Amino acid sequence: LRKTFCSRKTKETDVSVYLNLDGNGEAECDTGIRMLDHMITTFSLHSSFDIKLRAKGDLIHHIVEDTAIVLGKAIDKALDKREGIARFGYAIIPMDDALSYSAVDLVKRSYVKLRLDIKNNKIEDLVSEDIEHFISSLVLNGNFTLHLSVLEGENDHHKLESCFKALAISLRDASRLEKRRNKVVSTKGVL
Ligand SMILES: [Mn+2]
Repeated sequence: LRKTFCSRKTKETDVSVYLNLDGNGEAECDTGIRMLDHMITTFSLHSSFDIKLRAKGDLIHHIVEDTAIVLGKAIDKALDKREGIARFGYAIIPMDDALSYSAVDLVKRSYVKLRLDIKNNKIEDLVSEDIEHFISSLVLNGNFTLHLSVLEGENDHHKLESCFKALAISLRDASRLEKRRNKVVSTKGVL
């Protein structure tokens, strides 16, 4: 597929996502939460995924969670059978004082290990506990394995932004099509 549209409407939220894995990093993102828009736009730019995302809802926590669910489902759907992809990707990305690493395996098993090391309760208008929830929901619905850690840093905004950049680069690399491969990269023959 590589390109997909996913939407989800509940009594709490209304979210729609257009995703193109082979894009140019163009983003149009409106969740009403500025720090989340900033992170998704950064993610789009550095992954080169085109993302058009719209979310509205009653409570901030619901919007953050449901945005992650729909974006995760869009990634899973766009990857389709996951044939011919590189499968693994990793990155260590600095942003001023902050340094983060991300390692991704696009095996169809969701596992997430996070060490974000956020000190404050909020980063701009995003509640810190919702950030971990966002990334966990993204991985669970995207159905992949992620290890994401902040290694260094003082400033929470920088820490989170370096995490999203590292996640973007590792997902870009893991999802890219490998010309030499036309089937699933697993000794089991299935992911
Ligand atoms: Mn920033």
